[in-house]
This record gives sequence, structure tokens and C-alpha cells, in this order.
Amino acid sequence: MAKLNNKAALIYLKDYRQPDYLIDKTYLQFDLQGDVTLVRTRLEVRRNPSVELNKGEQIPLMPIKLDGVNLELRSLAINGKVLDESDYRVDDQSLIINSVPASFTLECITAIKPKENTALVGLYQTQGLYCTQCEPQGFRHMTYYLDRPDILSEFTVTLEADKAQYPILLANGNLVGKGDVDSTSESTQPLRHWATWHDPFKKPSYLFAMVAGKLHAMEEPFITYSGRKVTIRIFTENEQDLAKCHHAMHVTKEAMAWDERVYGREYDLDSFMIAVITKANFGGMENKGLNIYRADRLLIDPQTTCDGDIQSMTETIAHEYFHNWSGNRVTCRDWFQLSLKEGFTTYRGLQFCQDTYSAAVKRIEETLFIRTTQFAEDASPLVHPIRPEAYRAIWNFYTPTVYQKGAEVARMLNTLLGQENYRKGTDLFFDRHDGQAATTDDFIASMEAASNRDFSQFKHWYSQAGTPRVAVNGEYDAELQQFTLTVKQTCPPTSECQIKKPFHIPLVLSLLGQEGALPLVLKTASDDGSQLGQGQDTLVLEVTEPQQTFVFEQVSEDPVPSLFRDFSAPVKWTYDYSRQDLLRLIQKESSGVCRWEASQLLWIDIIHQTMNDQLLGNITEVPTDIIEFYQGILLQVRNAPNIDQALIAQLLTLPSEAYLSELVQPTDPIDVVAIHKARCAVKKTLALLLKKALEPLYGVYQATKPVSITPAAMAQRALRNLALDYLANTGERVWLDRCYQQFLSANNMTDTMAALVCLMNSEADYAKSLKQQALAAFYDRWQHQPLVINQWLAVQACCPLPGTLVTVKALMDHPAFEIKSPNQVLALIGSFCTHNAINFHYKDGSGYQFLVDQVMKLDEINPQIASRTLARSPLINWKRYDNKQQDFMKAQLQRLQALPTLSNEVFEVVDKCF
Ligand code: B3K
Ligand code: ZN
Repeated sequence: MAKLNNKAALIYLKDYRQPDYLIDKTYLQFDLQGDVTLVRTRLEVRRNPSVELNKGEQIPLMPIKLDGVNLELRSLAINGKVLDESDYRVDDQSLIINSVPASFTLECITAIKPKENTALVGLYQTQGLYCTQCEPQGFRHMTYYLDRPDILSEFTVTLEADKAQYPILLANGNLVGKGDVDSTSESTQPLRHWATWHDPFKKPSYLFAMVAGKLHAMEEPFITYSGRKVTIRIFTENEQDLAKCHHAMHVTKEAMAWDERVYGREYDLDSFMIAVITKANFGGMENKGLNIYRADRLLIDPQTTCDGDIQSMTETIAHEYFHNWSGNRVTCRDWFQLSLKEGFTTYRGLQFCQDTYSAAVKRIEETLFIRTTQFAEDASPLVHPIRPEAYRAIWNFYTPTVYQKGAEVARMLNTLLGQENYRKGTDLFFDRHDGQAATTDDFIASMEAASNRDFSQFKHWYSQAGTPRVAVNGEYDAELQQFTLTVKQTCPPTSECQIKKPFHIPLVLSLLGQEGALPLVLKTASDDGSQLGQGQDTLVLEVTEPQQTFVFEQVSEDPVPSLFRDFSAPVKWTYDYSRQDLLRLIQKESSGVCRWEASQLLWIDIIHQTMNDQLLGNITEVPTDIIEFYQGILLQVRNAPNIDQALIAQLLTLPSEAYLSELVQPTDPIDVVAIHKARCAVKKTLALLLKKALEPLYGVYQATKPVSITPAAMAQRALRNLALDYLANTGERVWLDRCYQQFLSANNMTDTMAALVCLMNSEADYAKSLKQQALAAFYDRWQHQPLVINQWLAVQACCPLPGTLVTVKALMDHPAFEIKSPNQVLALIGSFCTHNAINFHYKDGSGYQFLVDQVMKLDEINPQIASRTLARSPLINWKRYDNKQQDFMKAQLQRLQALPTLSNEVFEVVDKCF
């Protein structure tokens, strides 16, 4: 594919101006045939009345500039008159027509080659299907258009294709006509057919979609709260995949009902379609009325899908559906506002999942994601505010900051406003901006209007990048029975802002006495007296100053403060807890998230101590009282079957190496080997010390039939597999045999993979042959199911033992791997580079070289996947490692930077690294 100029200019938010022209109606006709598709476009265009002319100025004949990338223009006419070549200019990015009237019809025909489209942007062919991906700027790869989200147009789309090869023709909206194309001779069957779709809702071009091919469908009705019948259809490439769509169908209906109940949003079209395809750059896409998913993000069967994936896929399915309002009915004015739809919708998806699965565990997972992935992005050269100031390639901004930190901002608003006012705010936002392209400021304005509050300071969350630090100190005065909390906030400088203004931070707090939460009586607080709940056991403190003091009165005993409960703000906070304080929090907090938080702090402390011990050559020790404490928790689970087992599994899960790396002070280099060794040592020590308590929890593996995917069944699997993981860490043969036994007899992928991972990670000699047998058996059994084989690729890529890079390279030549398939690239290359620190950072720099080799290769095929693979890897954070590693990392980034043909996407990432 032709490359964009790698010096593409930066586009700035401050340069936003309204479009000069509007497109009221868009008519598209796709003639799908052979290698070339003809796109016939008719646009009803008029000058934008709200773009002001100078006083007295007549509407001039203005040039119009349309976006279009590498298109072959076959014809061009204005108001029916074919334009002469001297009337316009075309380059590989645009079409400029010298002068057009105030209102006109533009017709053009472009020719494109979907088969050659390996970048999967615009119209492409995969597995004999035609399909599109237009967000953010794919539409311009099909025809000339004002391809920007503030151009809202009514679309009518006709698809014409070979009837036998492409029997199903889908586009957005409602089917309004279909028929056969007359065949030349009367006796022959019609060879081609057509279908016309009309979408009554105006939409931006990025929400356009079409799919054509041999598709198989399942359908079910949903009755909306106003009594309208909506037909939900899910289409798959293979008939047998329909059996894996029942969960998605169920989740879609649940999401529809949930959005009615929780946000008052009803679905608007008569049909809601989902198409599932093999190749796509993104897991799901919310095109109006026709969501498109990559198969690995929708097809669900517990026999082939792990529980964790089922839960995250459930979230994606709900998320894409929720976009129908937050994104489609109200869209974004420009791509700087991306978090308006993505942050808000991510929050809505999380709320849905909290209502569906263990609420505490869902919140824990989200907290972990922010702390590892989003905080790491903040600490990297790719740091940017939720609403970025500038971009070269907007694709690079589909980031954890825009999505997950954006979701936290919506969540903080909910916390600050309370449920009732938050809902008033979202209602007002949807009412005010329905059918419009809005901004994050519009969102805040609705929240302010609905609650009569001033959120001007809160808006810094959108404009200032970086992770705020909050240092909290507490002092108890027994005589006065007062507890004083001092809160200091800072935020490290980032390129868009050297000196940060203080953030408006909700600090949700409880004070725990020996027996549980104490009643709170706050003496002073910030200006808003409404937050002074007297006697409640939880308060939302509003931190707005660089330094603030909160005094609690009538505190009868020295309390342990529980801070930022349920991760109430995306900040790094510190408090000087003793281990006894943490044990009290784990025992007495009513919130599962807070119990886990305290447990994590305890493990972090123990791992840090182990790192020091290892430096000094001392043996790792975990104090007896802590072991007894966790033994007690495990005993409780056995005696109380109603306990949230998924939460208990989380309490016993050690912080990841990624998170431990994130905790290293910015002034110190990250020592990947020391972190890995210390974590492994603590895990092994715990395995040996907790063995007796864990053994009965695991019992003997018995596959239950049928496999259930209820939250309780998933929680039970999570805890048993955690027990197995520890027990396998003892290195004892009996437990490695049990792993192999579970691997062989499991009837669900969660148990199969859990056992396989234990074997893969085991350093014991005895495990060697077991893991080879298991890998071979796995491939043998699942080789015809590529989605399962992706998991087989990933588990090998993540193996922390030496030699994994050699395996990964060999797997790239395996018939199961195809570099043109995004999900296989993510499973093999992405997993190795992002989730296998100890091998990726191998001391000779071979991991870095491997990554850059692959990015170069991928950039030729699919620049979006290339830039994503690079941006999510630790290579971009080269300054955080010791000098020797830095040199290797820098050399590889420079090798990439020197490539003259680099795509815009990869260029932007690599350029920021220096
Ligand atoms: N809105 C899409 C993002 C697709 C980007 C593809 N270039 C999926 C989502 O976040 O809902
Ligand atoms: Zn989204």
C-alpha cells in the first residue's frame, strides 16, 4: 500500500473550525465485483449557514476540499455537469474543486481494490466477504467526502454484487428495497442482485458500514420499554459459529434493557445487526444499527473461551451497544473529543458489568488496568491528556488514557454528584445534543446545569495530562478525640503543561476502628457544606487545593483510614500504613475492593522487602502472623460457601510484575530481573507455607457437566485455579501431575488453560515433558479452531522461562500463524513484547530487535497494528531502564526512525520517544 508522507503535519485542537460545507444527504452505490469495486457517490451539499461571512459579503463561489486517500477518480460532476480536469485538483489525500455554488449536488465515481487492502481500513475483503471499518478516517479510502465527525448526513446505500457469492448484503439502518439485476438472457438465473438501505438517523461518515457475503444468521426479538419490537440479528461467516453467539445475543438484550433502566435510553431502529468477521483491527465497532466484531471478541463458548475473556467480551458487546446513544445519537465534534464517546461509554460498560458479575472483582480489574497500563502510558513519552491537544495519526489516540481514564472521569462525576444528579446530567446531555456533534465541555455543561454546581476546576482532568500524586497523612489526638487528615496533591510536568493546576479529586473515605467503620463527623471541609454527612461511615471528601486538611471529631479510638475507597480517583496515593493497619483493613472493610487494596499493599511491602533481602543475599521470609491470617481466610472460604470466591482469589493474587515496575521511583531504573526473582520467590514461599490450607480447597479435579458460566461458577474456577497455581509452584511432582490431569480432563477452556499455564511456568525438570505433551495435545485437538489456537500461541509467548524468544520466532513460521491477521499478531508478538518482561528485556537486547523487525514488517501490511504493537510495548519507555538496556533499546528505536517509508502512525509513536 502507498505510504503517507511521514512528516504529516500535526493537527491541533486550537485550529478547529466549523466546516464550510454541510452534506445533507449521502447516496452511495457499491458495485462489488472482481478485483475492482466502483463506488458511485451522490452528495447534496450546501454552504454551512453558521460559518459567518464578513459584513455585506455575498456568498462567494468557494473551493471545496474533500478527503480521499489514494482513490482512482473515474468521473466527477456538479449539478449534473461533468467537470473538466482543469476545474479540480486531485492528490493522494484530497480532491479540491476550484469553485462550487452555495448549494449543489456532487456526483463522483471512484474505483478501489478491497482485496489488496491489508491495512483493513475502509472497504476490504476477508474470507470471501466484503466489509468496512471507517472509524476514524476509513471512509475517505472509499470515496471523496468531508470525512470528519461534525458532518452529519442522512445515508442511503445500495449494494450490488454477485448473488451466489454474496447472498447477504447489509448496511446501516432499514432495508428499503432489494431485487435482482436483470440478467442478459431470459433463461438464465439472475447473476447479480442489489439491496438498498436507508438510515433515518443522520450520522457522521465514521459510523458508515456495509458487509456482503455468505453469512449465516440467528435472530431474536427484543421489545423496548415503549413496546416497539426490535429484531436482533447476528451474522457469522460459518454456520457452526452461530452456536457461539447465544451469549452475545443474551448480553445484547440485557444491555438494551439495562440502558433503558439505568440511563433511560431506548433503542431506536427496528433492527439491530451484528456481523462477526475474522479480520479487523479493533475488537468491536459501533456502526449505526450494524455493529461489526472481530470473531475473537464475540464468539463465546466456555469450552473454547476462558472465563476472563467471556467477561471482557461481555463488556465489549455491551459497550458497542451503548454507543448507540453515547457516540451515535450524540457524536463527537472532532477527534480531540474522542473520550466524550469512548470514556463515557467505557464507564457505562463497566457499570453494566459490575451489575452483572462480582462488582468488587470488576472494579479490581479496572483498577489494575489503570494502574498498570494507563499509569504506564502517563509515565511514557506517549503521555497525553484525555482530550489531546494535537495528533498526527488519530488512530494512535485510541488509548488507555482516552478510554479508561476517560471512564474514571465519568465515574468521578457520578461520585461527586450522587446517582440522582448524575442521571439528571446525562439525561440533559442526551436531550440537548441528540443528533449533534458535541464536545467534552458540552458534557460538563450538562452536568453543571443539572446539579447547579461549578465544574470549571474539574475540567482540568480533560486538559492536563499525567497521573496526580496524592500524599495523605493522618494524626490522631486521643485527648481531643480528633483525627486530622492532611492531603497534598501534585502532578509531574508534561509537555502540554509544566505547572499543573490542582485537580478536583473525590476522595472517598472511611475510618476503621478495631470493630469496623466509625461514624464520621467532619469539622471542616471544602466550601460545599452539603458533603458533611454527620454520622455516616463513608464520606466523599472533595480535594481541590494543593494542600488541604480535614478534621474529624468525636473519634473514639485511633482509626485506620480507608482512602480512595473503591479507587475513587485515578491517582497515585500514599499513606504510611503499618502491616497491622493493613490487616485491619482487610478484616474490617466492608468493601471488597478496599480489602483487596490493603492486601495488595501488604504483598507489595513483602516483595519489596524480598528485593532488599535478595540484594543482601538473605532468604525470603513471610512473617508467621501474615501466613496465619491468610490461612484463616482460606479456612473461612471452606466453611462459608456463599463467600465471593472470586474476591478471595484476588486477595491471594500477588501484584503483577508490570505493576511492580510501575511502582519504581522515576529516578531509579526498573530492574526487571530483580522484580521477577523477588515475586517468584515470594510466590514459592507462600506456596509452601499455605500448602496445607490450599490443598483441600483444590480437592480433586472433576469436570462438571454441563459447564456453567454463571458468576458463581466462574468464581469457583478462579479460586480453585489460583490454588492449583500456588500448589504447582511447590514444584512437587504430585501437583504437576494434577495439573496435567486437569489439562487432560477439563471440559472448559478456563481449567484447561489454567493447568497449561501452570505447566508452562514451572521451572521443575519434571514439568518439561508434561508441557511438551500438553502443547502437542492441545494443538492436535484444536488446530481447526483458529481462535483457540490464538490462546495456544499466547500461552507460549508469555512463558517466562529462558528460550521463549526462540519459540516465538519458530511459531511465526507455524502454519497456525498469519501475520496479516491482527488477532494472531496480538496473540503472539503482542503477548511476548507486552506480557513477558523477563524475556523481552533479555540482556543481549534480542527482544528489542525482534520487536522492531516485526514492526517494520507489519508497517508494510497494516500500519495501525504496527503502531499499536510498538506503542503498547515497554520499548517506548526506554529511558526507564539501566544504561546498558537503554543503549540497546534506543538503537532499535533509531533503526526504526531511520526508515524512510515509515507510516504516519508508527512515525508519530517513534518520533515521540526522542
Ligand atoms: N469505536 C471503535 C474504535 C474503532 C477504532 C478503529 N480504528 C470501537 C470502540 O471503542 O467502541
Ligand atoms: Zn467505544
